[in-house]
Amino acid sequence: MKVLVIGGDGYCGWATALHLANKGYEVGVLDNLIRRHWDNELGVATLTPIASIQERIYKWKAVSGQDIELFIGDITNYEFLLKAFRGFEPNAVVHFGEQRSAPFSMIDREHAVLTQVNNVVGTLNLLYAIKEHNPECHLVKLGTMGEYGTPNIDIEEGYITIEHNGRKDTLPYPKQPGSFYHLSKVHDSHNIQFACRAWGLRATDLNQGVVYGVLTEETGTDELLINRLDYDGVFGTALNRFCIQAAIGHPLTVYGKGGQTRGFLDIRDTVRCIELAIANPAEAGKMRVFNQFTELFSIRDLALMVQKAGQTLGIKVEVQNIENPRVELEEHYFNAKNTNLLDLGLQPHFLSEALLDSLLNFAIRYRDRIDEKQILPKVKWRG
Ligand code: NAD
Ligand code: USQ
Repeated sequence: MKVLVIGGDGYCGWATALHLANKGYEVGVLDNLIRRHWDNELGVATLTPIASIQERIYKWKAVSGQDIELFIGDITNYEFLLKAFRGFEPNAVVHFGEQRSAPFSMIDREHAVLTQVNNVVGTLNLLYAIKEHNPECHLVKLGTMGEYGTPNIDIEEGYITIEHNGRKDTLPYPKQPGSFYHLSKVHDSHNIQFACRAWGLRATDLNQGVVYGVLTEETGTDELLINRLDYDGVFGTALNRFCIQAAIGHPLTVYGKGGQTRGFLDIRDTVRCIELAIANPAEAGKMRVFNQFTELFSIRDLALMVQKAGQTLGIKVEVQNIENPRVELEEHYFNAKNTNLLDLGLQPHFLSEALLDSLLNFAIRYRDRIDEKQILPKVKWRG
């Protein structure tokens, strides 16, 4: 079975491409390398020294004997996308290829427009490419838990059954995203759902929580296969950032009160969730939705866990509540379902001291590469 991994040079995409290859899938990687360019523009860099995509693929072949086909180009360019589709003939497409940072999308008008055009047009092109080329192809699309926002009721997996004035229906769950980036995912979900209804396509929308960790079975086999690990105020995400901050004695940056609660998962579960989604395709005409996270944590609790893990390694870690640059609730109800992937057989790697130790040690190994100036958040939601 052939799987095209769009965004296969990124954090989740690279780990997934290798995992699928290791599981016997024939893998193609498509990426326009724009993320490396955005890092350069912002003057930020991954903690880890990542090799070029060509070197990575070459090394994987040396380690595993497997070929990964590479397509360098932009999915907002329809001609390029169709050519890649015709060249590779995928049975499933995993779509990670978007601008994924909320702060990046809130820098200014230009970055908001760039984010939404890149994400919405890219996904729309992909829907057309699937329809034109092979309507049987299963689209596995990365969405986000942030599509739902933080409602004061339980969060279902994509749809909610509502009774209203004596009538009943199952409808898309209400969305209240918290940035122009998160909004782009809502727009994508609507477009995908419509394409499934109108053209009979099959799609899985994976509303993923915040991913943490860096090593997977495959990316850990050689230094040239190492994955990216972002820690800066734009692309770095909560737990990864905290471990890297701890490694250089920087106070952990809890925004506001820290009662913000989110879904989290280990990158080793990200790759497994994608594998499960591909192995169990969605029905034709349906956009099914899985909430892809394994545990819920408040930001405050995560910071305290990193502080404790630091203590056992002999590192003194300070937790600091800094002014929240975002507009979001800092104390709220949050209870989301996540049973669909568990029902398909996901066996989660829950957050453990061992993982925090290994992430902290990993950060310590590369701490000379950390630019302290990039840690504090500079982008403010209110401008
Ligand atoms: P990333 O920035 O590391 O990787 C994204 C990749 O997509 C990059 O290599 C980039 O060059 C490529 N790309 C972007 N636009 C493209 C285009 N128009 N054409 C071709 N390639 C393009 O991001 P990531 O952390 O790996 O996230 C991957 C996906 O998972 C995103 O859709 C993101 O929204 C989603 N997600 C990520 C997280 C997380 O914590 N990292 C959590 C939930 C959901
Ligand atoms: N936060 C802090 N301190 C930090 C960084 C973040 O308190 O140093 C807080 C934020 O204010 C927010 C929460 O932690 O309340 C999560 O922020 P984040 O930067 O870790 O994650 P987010 O901006 O939501 O985006 C990330 C990925 C995105 C993905 C999303 C999943 O970048 O691609 O869609 O996680 S979710 O959060 O479930 O929507």
